[in-house]
Amino acid sequence: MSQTVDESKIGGLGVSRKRVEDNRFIRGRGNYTDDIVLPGMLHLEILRSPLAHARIKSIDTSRAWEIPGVRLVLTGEMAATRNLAWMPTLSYDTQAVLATDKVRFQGQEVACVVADDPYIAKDACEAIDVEYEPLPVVVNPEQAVAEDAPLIRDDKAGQTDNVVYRWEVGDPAGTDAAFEKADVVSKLRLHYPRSHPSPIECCGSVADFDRATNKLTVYMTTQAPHIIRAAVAMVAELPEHLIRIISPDIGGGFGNKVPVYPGYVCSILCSILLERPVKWIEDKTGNLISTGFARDMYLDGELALRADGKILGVRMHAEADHGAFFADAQPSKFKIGLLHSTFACYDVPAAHLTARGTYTNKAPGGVAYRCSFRVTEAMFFQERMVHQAAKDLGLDPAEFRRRNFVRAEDFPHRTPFGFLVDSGQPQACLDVGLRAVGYEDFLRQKEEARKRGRRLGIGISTMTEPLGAGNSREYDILGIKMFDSAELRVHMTGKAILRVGAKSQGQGHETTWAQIVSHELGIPADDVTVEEGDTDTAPFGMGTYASRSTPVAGAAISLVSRKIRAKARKLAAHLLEVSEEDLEWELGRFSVRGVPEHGVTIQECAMAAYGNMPDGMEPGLENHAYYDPPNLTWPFAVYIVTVEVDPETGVWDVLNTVAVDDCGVRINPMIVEGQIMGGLTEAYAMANMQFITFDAEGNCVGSNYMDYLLPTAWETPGFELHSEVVTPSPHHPIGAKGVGECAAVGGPAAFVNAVLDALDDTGVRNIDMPLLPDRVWEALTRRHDVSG
Ligand code: PCD
Repeated sequence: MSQTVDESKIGGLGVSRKRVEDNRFIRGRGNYTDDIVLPGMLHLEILRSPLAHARIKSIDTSRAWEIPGVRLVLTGEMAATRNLAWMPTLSYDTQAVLATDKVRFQGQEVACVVADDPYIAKDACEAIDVEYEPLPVVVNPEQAVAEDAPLIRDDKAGQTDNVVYRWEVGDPAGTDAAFEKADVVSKLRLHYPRSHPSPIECCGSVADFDRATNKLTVYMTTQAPHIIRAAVAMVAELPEHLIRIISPDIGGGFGNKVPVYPGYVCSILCSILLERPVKWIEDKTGNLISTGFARDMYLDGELALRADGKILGVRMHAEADHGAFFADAQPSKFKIGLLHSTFACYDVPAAHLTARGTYTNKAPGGVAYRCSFRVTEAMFFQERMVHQAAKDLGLDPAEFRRRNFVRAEDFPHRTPFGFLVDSGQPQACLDVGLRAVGYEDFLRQKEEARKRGRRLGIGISTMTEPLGAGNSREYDILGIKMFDSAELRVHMTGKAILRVGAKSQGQGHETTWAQIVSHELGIPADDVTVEEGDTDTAPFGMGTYASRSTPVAGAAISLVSRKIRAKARKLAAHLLEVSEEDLEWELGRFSVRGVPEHGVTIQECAMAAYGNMPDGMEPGLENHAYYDPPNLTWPFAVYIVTVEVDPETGVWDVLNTVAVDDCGVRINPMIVEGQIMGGLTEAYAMANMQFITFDAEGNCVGSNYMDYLLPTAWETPGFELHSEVVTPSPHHPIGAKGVGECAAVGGPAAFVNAVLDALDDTGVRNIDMPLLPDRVWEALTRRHDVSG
């Protein structure tokens, strides 16, 4: 007679438990940074530069000071007296907090005003008179490296050009040899345009410095509160134990809320100067023109191919436009992030990547928008190349992939760039996808339709992505190793509180983390409170981005639960008067081996930890775990899209989208599906409509929602999701892999490949995203590539 707890009834692993955080979100009871109201709180607004590149001749703040209700007008010069006119970035660069010498992009922070309310502060900003002397403007890497290019970062000693870095990885000689043996070389030049993560909630902070206790508390929209605490301690030279960073609810992060922004620093400095709480809430245009942009990369690629379809080698060069400051987060060893994770699911014998980053007069770029450090660019490049290579060889793109995939039995697989891919079943996933979309049938329809002047197309994208940085040998940000943590306290009555170093921005951690505890201990998920985002209470963690929370923090939750179980076992042995070795664990309960009815529940053990522990045992049932993963996790995904292109207008409609995601064990299948649908929606938006760019003067075109389009339910196509293939991560304690980013990473190439497939008799090899109707129409009627 077993009394095992039924995991599916207590909200354990694999249960589509309803999101507990939604109770407050859908009732309007969320607690976002702008909801924080403190006694005596003042409001901060930022004056931004209208010009992209100009010397500041003078700043006159006298008119602003005269406005009633203004408490402080802060310029870069004043911040400099506190050594805070500049701050370090997460990539070993510096960034202006408030400009002193020059402005280097449109929208850059020039001054700020603190006033009794935000409207007074905004009016006062307009009363600041700045005299600018315009300078020549650089808006792309080509201009940045031109002979006569103006030097953007003349503030940096030793910087004589606009190059941020040069970087390379792989085997140049082996790659050259592979190209010599090639029957066919397939080339493509692509631009992955700038895009903006554009979370619904903009950035903001409420800084509260208390002179009496010397304590600084900052409520803010950060995805990585502990990193901010360390940064504030170092930059503002404040004692770390007297700094408390609290990330309350966050209305979407998507990578936008990883960097440290000048607004945060200004609110902190102003609160210290005024000894009053100071709130800064960014407006939408401020968010769209000044905070971390993503992508903006030019990619030149070549594949060396054998006539039978085997890939022999890959060569690629990337030009990355970083804007005026190299301010996004990168693991410090990898200058262009994990761009070299490309071609990890294919058996490619030789590869070589060169990269150059440049400064331009644009807002800082390169942030990881739903992307583990440039893997989005890597997978887009890979899947566009693979599609085109198949076409160049006259092979079916699905068949071409089959011939080059790493076989399931050959994992772990070492890529030519040095990654070790832990596991995967590429072909099995592709087979599911092809069956679901009715591949052969669609190819016939496409041919039939073509005869009648209709243009159908099908695009495949298959990829594996490294998720869960890091392991501490290889991954650090600013020297801080990329591990994560969890702390679990089981109370006397068997209820528990779990605190984690990650920080949800909408992903549903409060729901899923409790499920891991449930799975490990048999405590119902509803009995576990999950708390994140307060550095005074949560254990140190690197934060939530790069889909690292499940791979790293999730593993820490498993491990801390197992530590608790180990102590509970000692308590059970004491209660049952047997030795530990004589106990068997079934979910939620220890019993005596061979006498299953003689047992104690985890809740009874918890009670004993406070009321009936054996002699000499430390009371209580709590512990923590720091987890340093041995490797990244490698989910595999297949996205297949079918489209119809209208040859008269260039408008294309999605007919069908099939997604097959193998992210290992799913903690909460419903949440995973939500993540995939969200990612596909963003992928569709990037491929179809999103356009934010800069004119020759460096004006940001598209800095509002009239121009930069967010897809709504109306224009977003439906998605068919598949979860048949499950390859548990061999090194993760519960076999889970990250998934949050996959669809946004792999999706765009599927849409673009589909549209190009519909044009595959025209000789057109590439149209750069977004595939706006005019671009598609131009490619179709003029029969040439269209670059963006
Ligand atoms: N999961 C499960 N299972 C598995 C996996 C996973 O269940 N296998 C779930 C979890 O738990 C969670 C989610 O799902 O809840 C996710 O997860 P992951 O993958 O781990 O991730 P995370 O870390 O948590 O997160 C992050 C991501 C990112 S990165 C991004 S962008 C985005 C995504 O996430 N964001 C966001 N998603 C999202 N959602 C929302 N709602 N919101 C947001 O904001 Mo970056 O790097 O930052 O760029």
